[in-house]
Amino acid sequence: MPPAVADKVALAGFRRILGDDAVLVDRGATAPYLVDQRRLYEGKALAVLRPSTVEQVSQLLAFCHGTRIGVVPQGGNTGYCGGATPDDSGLQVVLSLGRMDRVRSIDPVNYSMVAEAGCILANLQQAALQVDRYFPLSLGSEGSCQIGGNLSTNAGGLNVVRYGMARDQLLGLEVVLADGRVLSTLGELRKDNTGYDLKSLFVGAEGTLGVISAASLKLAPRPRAQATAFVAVRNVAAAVDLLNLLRETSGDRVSSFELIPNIAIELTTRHIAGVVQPLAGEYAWCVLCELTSSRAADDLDAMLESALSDAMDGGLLEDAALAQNERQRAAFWRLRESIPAAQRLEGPSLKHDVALPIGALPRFVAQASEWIAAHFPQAVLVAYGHVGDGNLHFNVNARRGADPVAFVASADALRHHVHDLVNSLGGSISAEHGIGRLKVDELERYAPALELELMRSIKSALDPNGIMNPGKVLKAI
Ligand code: FAD
Ligand code: 2HG
Ligand code: ZN
Repeated sequence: MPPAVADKVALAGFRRILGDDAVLVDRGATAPYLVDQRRLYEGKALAVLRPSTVEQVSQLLAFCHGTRIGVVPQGGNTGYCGGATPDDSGLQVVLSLGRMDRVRSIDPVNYSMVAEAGCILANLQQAALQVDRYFPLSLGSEGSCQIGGNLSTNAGGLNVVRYGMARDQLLGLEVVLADGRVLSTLGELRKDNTGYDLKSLFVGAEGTLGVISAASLKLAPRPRAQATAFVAVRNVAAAVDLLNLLRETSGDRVSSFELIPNIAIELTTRHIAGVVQPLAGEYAWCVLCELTSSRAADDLDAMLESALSDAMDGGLLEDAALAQNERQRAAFWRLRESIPAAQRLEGPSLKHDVALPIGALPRFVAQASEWIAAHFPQAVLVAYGHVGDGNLHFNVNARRGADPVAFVASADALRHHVHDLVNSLGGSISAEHGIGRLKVDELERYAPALELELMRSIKSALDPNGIMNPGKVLKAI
């Protein structure tokens, strides 16, 4: 069939399954789905498909499997690696899950809920609070990212030190396979060892193995006491020592522990309205830490104050501010969560989402910073992140006045050096943002050959026609 006729046949097939309104083809309507939030990639698509039931997803995938049309699943489109953007062939379809946004059930006794893939993360947090429970996954993008996207990227965020990543919140999954069959492991059991753990394969698969249509998720007791502090630490090693001290002395109540450099305070206070300097002085490194407990009577302020006073006596800290009320706590968090936006407003940046064993962080930061200062004078290091779980966003911005083209041209050399060092220290080149399109070559460079071989075997077993998010994570087959 000539391409134009094939396109017409495909569109007629999609309209038969979804009705006209849920098949977007107009440029104006499709545009937001065709570019990633960092604007690294812009693609084209045959159509943007907006199903509202699992049966529709199943029929769409069966159709695409038969016609070999590439399918790019898309949630909130907040991903960092271009995983939800189609290529520029115009032959792929974007499958947007946003209309599948029902909480199917919620069970406070079993501490669980079943939610469709298109549920916005913040709405799930609210749904849990309404039955006096807590859904702990929390990211700066929680107002627009979706649980299907969170599971498909195995998102991390601000509470991992206590509650783990998206994978750790999962009890079961409903997945539409590439050929349209529906695999349902939507049980709500904590214990189930009946053969291979199939659901795990789809977590972090970035839409390359199937479409997540619903998930059954764990809930936790609702935090009823909390204490939050913004502290200046002597250096990165002191931050790691403080983390250990807090974990030990608080009965493991640390829920967030974020490293924030002075440059991030400078950028957020300059670019983002309402962000204020939390401490009187300027310090190279700060930490935002939070303790939480489900026991309202726990005096966490006293616990945190006493630990910080010990840390001060031990020479780990230079200054500290304990949030006195919810307004101050929100101000500390506003600063932290504004760092990505402030970085963007400052100009071009290169991002390295790396994880290391926590004890190796001081060495990594020292060696990588020294190398960047010596070899990339046009770069300003903006390294921050979830040190409580070993994940650093080791980002660099172009220095003001630097030639942006030359800066971006240095990306490969810089990235390879940073990733080589991470690799040599037993770390990961993709901690929480995934591989997407951005890091396909990096995965090939660092993953052991046997791991790549097994990944390719799994891909071809589950998606023999190679229609699921082609060219993401692994090179297209
Ligand atoms: P999308 O961007 O739409 O898609 C991401 C990938 O998942 C794509 O490969 C897509 O094809 C696939 N996908 C989406 N839905 C499905 C589905 N239902 N089935 C199969 N595949 C699917 N990430 C963190 O981990 N931690 C953070 O702290 C964090 N903070 C952020 C802060 C900001 C301001 C922003 C903009 C982003 C942040 N992110 C963070 C990145 C991003 O929000 C996460 O990766 C998030 O999990 C992506 O969800 P999404 O619904 O937007 O997915
Ligand atoms: C965060 O922790 C996000 O704020 C974004 O993961 C990190 O922009 C980044 O590099
Ligand atoms: Zn992060």
